[in-house]
Amino acid sequence: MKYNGKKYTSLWFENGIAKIIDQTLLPEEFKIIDLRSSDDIIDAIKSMKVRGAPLIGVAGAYGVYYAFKESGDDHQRLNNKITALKNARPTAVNLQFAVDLVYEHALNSNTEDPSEDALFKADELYKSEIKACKRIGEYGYTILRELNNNGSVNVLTHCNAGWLATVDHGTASAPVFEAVSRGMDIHVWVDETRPRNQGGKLTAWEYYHEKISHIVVTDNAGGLLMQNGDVDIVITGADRIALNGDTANKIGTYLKALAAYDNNIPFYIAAPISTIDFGILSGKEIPIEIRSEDEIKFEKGVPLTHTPSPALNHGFDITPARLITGFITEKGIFTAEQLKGLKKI
Ligand code: RUB
Repeated sequence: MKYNGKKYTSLWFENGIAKIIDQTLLPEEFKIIDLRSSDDIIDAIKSMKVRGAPLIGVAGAYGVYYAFKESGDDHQRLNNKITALKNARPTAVNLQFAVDLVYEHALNSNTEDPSEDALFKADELYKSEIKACKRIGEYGYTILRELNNNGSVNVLTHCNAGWLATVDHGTASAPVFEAVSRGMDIHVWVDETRPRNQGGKLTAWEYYHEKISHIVVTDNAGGLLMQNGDVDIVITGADRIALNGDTANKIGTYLKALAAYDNNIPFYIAAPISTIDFGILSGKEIPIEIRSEDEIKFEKGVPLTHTPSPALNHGFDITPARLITGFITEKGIFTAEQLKGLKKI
């Protein structure tokens, strides 16, 4: 997508180096940084310089390339690096999926330099995630088109599931970008998304630069907006989807789904198949990341709470499948019951 008229992806690999837009500096500063080792990748994922489920998967994939390069014939060293990459963040299954995919591909290759096979597979994943998000946009557009009774559609979204969170196009934002590019009148309510404000900072930044009509609202405003008839559809991304359709996404998503259910508003999850965890049956098995309490207490060192009081910072919550109207994927739109029939890629 575009920033100041120039096309970017949120991560790319150039001249042997992974490059990212540092998401901790946006929207104040647009800075591209180099990640030159598996440790750099792990640090960027942990500190959320790269974030969003599909993007941390692709970052992890390039981390496997570095891990092979750094380990030579030392298998123990390689194993330790692979484990550290997979554990950099616990909730989004895309990271484990991508690291395993690239690692197994490189291990099973019989070429002299497995790091080159890892790089090949990481590049392949990079391209396939872009294509998947484009398809999610096209499928999601058909839903928005159906809702388009009075000329415009009001979407509510939570967190950042735009092109910054993927490699390009986004997941929850892809249908919005697609519909607007086809001339539809779309307005988006952007949840601020405390404590790191990925909505207010990142989604708003993306929509501003793509000229999408949007308004940032507090995390608690969604229920009122829905009661007032100002929301036609809720679309969010996902960090992990269990086989029964229970879905982990940014903390606060569950409350939006409850409010949507109470107000008869369709609630969709947009995600690539790589976000489905085919190994777990329900949301009870999804690990929820607990992040530092300082993210709640401080913003750039400025206190936001009575700081001697403890804070508890759950990164994600689980929305039960019964509250989810459907899943917009690159393979089509599915109900929770249909997910079991899909195949792992
Ligand atoms: C990101 C987040 C996004 C999901 C889904 O959390 O919850 O909503 O990753 O979006 P964080 P997408 O900012 O903590 O990584 O599927 O586009 O990643």
